[in-house]
Amino acid sequence: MKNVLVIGSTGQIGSELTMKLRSIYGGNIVAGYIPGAEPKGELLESGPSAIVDITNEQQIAETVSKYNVDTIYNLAALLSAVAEAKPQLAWKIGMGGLFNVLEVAREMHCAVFTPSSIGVFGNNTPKDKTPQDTIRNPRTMYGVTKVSGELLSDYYNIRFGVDTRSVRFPGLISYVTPPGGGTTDYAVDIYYSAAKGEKFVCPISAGTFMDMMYMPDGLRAAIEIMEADSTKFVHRNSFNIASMSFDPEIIYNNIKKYVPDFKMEYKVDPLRQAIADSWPNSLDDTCARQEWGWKPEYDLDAMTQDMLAKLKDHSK
Ligand code: AKB
Repeated sequence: MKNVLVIGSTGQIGSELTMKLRSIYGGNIVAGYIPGAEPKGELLESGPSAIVDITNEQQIAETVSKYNVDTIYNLAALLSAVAEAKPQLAWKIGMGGLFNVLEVAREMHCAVFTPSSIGVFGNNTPKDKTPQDTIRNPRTMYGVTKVSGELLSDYYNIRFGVDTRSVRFPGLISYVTPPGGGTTDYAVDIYYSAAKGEKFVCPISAGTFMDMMYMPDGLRAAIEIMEADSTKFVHRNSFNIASMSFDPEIIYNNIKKYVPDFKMEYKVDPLRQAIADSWPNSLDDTCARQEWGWKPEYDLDAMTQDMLAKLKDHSK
């Protein structure tokens, strides 16, 4: 039995991860949220919820104490493009928030999962099959907070013995809760346009490859790494994980197999394009496979079939 606090439970990852954790561990999974982003429906009804603003250390500590929490999933963050528009807020949430979580975890003996991202890499990083241990020199605030977060999480593990673990998520694709303000969002939006029979206007140019992952694989990664036997870890914060890499033409042509009339045109967003150009084309996830048995289940075609079927069901 685990008692888990999910901070950011109504966001893109949190809304699905909280439900999945409840289905595995039972009802002791607390959905942490901020006012204005309250849990609704099944997320509200299937377990406890609490206001937990990551910038408020006392609120985190009180919730951990009240529910006897042993594991914190720290999912509060601004995604890459929004973080460029609001760098001060991105730092406050990404780093100030992480510091609060780690301090509570140190004092109250919790394990902590904090997602990192392909955004930790920058223009000088090897682009193809980017290794686990390589140059991390992002020039975005999102990337800066993610690299600093990896370092701080490792510091808390080495210095204080806090059980911190993390994966570098690629762009996550899901039909449940839309992402907001990421660079990889186009690969979600394209399915919504296809399902609605609308033309898709793509903000990322043809030939721009990025790693992507279907949400069920992403959720499994977040749970499996926290379940893994840490005596086998050489790394902790954070592991490269991968399942597929494509550019807009490849995903468009894959969707066209199932939606033959689907149309796409390009209107490149310079901010998102610059961020995408600084990120790897594909990651090498050998260390995650070797150290805790990571293995993706979905490739592009399997994801496309499932996304289109689920979006069709949802529109009924
Ligand atoms: C983003 O695009 O900002 C995120 C990410 C890859 O971390 N989806």
